[in-house]
Amino acid sequence: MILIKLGGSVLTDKEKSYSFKTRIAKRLLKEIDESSVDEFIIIHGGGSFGHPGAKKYALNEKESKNSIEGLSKVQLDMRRMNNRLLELMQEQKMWGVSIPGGLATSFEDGNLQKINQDLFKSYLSLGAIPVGFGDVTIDTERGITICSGDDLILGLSSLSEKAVFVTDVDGIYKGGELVRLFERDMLPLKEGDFSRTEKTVDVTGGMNKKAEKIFDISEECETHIVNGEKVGRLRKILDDERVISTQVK
Ligand code: IP8
Repeated sequence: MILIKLGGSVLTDKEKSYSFKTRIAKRLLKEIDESSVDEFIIIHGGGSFGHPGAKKYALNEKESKNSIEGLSKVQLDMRRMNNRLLELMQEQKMWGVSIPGGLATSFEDGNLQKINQDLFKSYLSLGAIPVGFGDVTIDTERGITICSGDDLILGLSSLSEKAVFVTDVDGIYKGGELVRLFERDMLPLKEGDFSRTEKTVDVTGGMNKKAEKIFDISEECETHIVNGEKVGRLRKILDDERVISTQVK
């Protein structure tokens, strides 16, 4: 099984609220469909649907305001985004089923405690394509927290041969250079190592926290970061072809 994370930066314009990039999303789905991979799970992030609301209501903060208004609104925003993707999948006869991240996981103090892997496995064995997504959810310590798409990938990584993070940059940059093989001792990343879009509103901890999580994932399965805005790269990485990207090890 392969895990494909369609990042919020590639599915939406992070600087414009609720801006779904339909054309890119359609092409990425086509590349997945045309690849030789036959068992996969799609996970998507929040982009300009989930992050602005999560920030506004401080849903990812330790001392979160436990805003029920925020909980309700951001849940709806994420389900709207998920519906957009599922509609495009149906147009291409890719039979996706929606798995809200918050309903498949439990969290304590902002950290993933458990994930219901069986739910994903059951849909896979039916032949459906599980489509999980970042969400706002219950936290036993904080009341409310954010479940990121990366948490879902981490929780499912032990079931997977490969995880592919699809983003809007070629991979990880250090000092302006693309890193082809990214190793843990290269952390921390600095300001100049980030792309412009990665720096825009992202409540789930910025690049270093994200990178740590990706290293944990890479201990379970082969892990790559690839640019989804460049035609054909996702398809190639799924088919184990050489392509401009970063492998995390
Ligand atoms: O973009 C965040 O998921 P991510 C989900 O994968 C929300 O970090 C609700 C902001």
